[in-house]
Amino acid sequence: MKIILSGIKPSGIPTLGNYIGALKNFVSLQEEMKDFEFFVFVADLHAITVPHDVEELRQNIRSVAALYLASGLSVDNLSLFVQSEVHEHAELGYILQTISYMGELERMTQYKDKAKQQKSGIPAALFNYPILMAADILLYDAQYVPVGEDQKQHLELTRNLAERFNNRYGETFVVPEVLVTKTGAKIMDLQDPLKKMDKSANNEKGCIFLLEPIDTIKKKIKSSITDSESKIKYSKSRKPGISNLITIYSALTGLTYTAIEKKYENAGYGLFKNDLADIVANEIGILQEKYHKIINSKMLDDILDMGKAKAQAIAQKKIREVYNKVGLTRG
Ligand code: ATP
Ligand code: LTN
Repeated sequence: MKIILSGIKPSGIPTLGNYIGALKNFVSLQEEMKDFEFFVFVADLHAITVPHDVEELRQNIRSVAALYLASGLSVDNLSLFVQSEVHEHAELGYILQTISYMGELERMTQYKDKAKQQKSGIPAALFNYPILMAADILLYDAQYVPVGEDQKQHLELTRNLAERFNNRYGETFVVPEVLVTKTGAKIMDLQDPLKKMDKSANNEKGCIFLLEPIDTIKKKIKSSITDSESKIKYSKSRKPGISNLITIYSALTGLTYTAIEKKYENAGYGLFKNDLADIVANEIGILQEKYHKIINSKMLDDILDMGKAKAQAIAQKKIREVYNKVGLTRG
C-alpha cells in the first residue's frame, strides 16, 4: 500500500495558513494521487508540548477532525484518526529518541522559536517534538508527507532518523519525501507579513481563523498591512504585505501572480483588497457551512473510529518489527 500522511496540531482553531498550506493541498493531492491511501491525523500529542487549556484541547481535537472533512477530503481512500488513540506513536517516539542527537534537535528552528515563548521552563517534550513527528511518519512507511515550508527541517530530520535506524538495525523504515505546496507554501501574518500566520501566536488581528465570523474575516483582509506604493506587484522582499495577499489570492483562485498583477494593473489596493476579501469570505463561508453539518454528527465519530482501526493495524505490526529489531523481545 502506498501512503501519503500528514497531521495538524489541535493547538487552536486552524487558520487560513493551515487551510492553504495544508488542508486545501491535501484535497488536491487526494484528487491527483488516486492510487495512494491518505492517512491524516489530529496531532494532539504534539499540542500538549506547550501550555494548554484542557477543555479547549478536547474541543479543538474534534474541530480539526471536522475541518479535514469540511475542506473536501473524500473518505474513499482516507484514514482520519486522532494520534493519541494510536499508542504506537508514543512508543516509536521513545525508541527513536535513543538514536537522536541533542545537537540535531538544538538546530530545529521551530523549537528555538517556541522555546523563546515559554515563560516558565521549557518542556522536554518540546525539545523532543521532531522525534515524535518522525515516529508519526515512519510508523506507516509513508512515502510522501505534504506539509508547509516551515516543516521541511523536521522532514529532513525524519529522513536522517530513518536512514540511521535502517543502517544500525537493518532495513525497517521507508525514507519519506516531503511534498510542499506549489503556491502559498507559507502564508504570512496580515499585520506583520514577515511572520508566519500562526494559530497559537496570539496575534488575533493578523490571523484569519477558519471558524470566525465571515464579517470579521473580511475586515481583517481589508485592514491588512501594505506598503504605501499602491501598486499590485509581487515582490516578497520589497513588498511583503501585498505579496502575501497576492499569494492568498493565487492559492484560492488558481490565477498566477502575473495574471493577478495584470488584472489589477490600473487598480489601487482598495479594490484589490475588497475583491480578495470576497474571495476568502466565499471559500471560508462554504467551508463553515459544511463544518457545522459535520461537527456534531455521529458520522464524524464513525469515520474517526474506522481511521483508528486502520491506523492501529499498520502501527501495531510496525512496532512489533521495531521491538524485534532492537532486541526488545524475551530471549
Ligand atoms: P502552531 O501555531 O500551534 O505552531 P501550526 O499551525 O504552525 O501550529 P500545525 O497546525 O501542526 O502547525 O500545521 C499544520 C500544517 O499547516 C503544517 O503542514 C504546516 O506546515 C501548515 N501551516 C501552518 N501555518 C502555515 C502558514 N502560515 N502557511 C502555510 N502553511 C502553514
Ligand atoms: N509538526 C507539524 C505537525 C505534525 C505533522 C506530523 C505533520 C505532527 N506530526 C507528521 C506531518 C506529518 C507542525 O507543527 N505543523
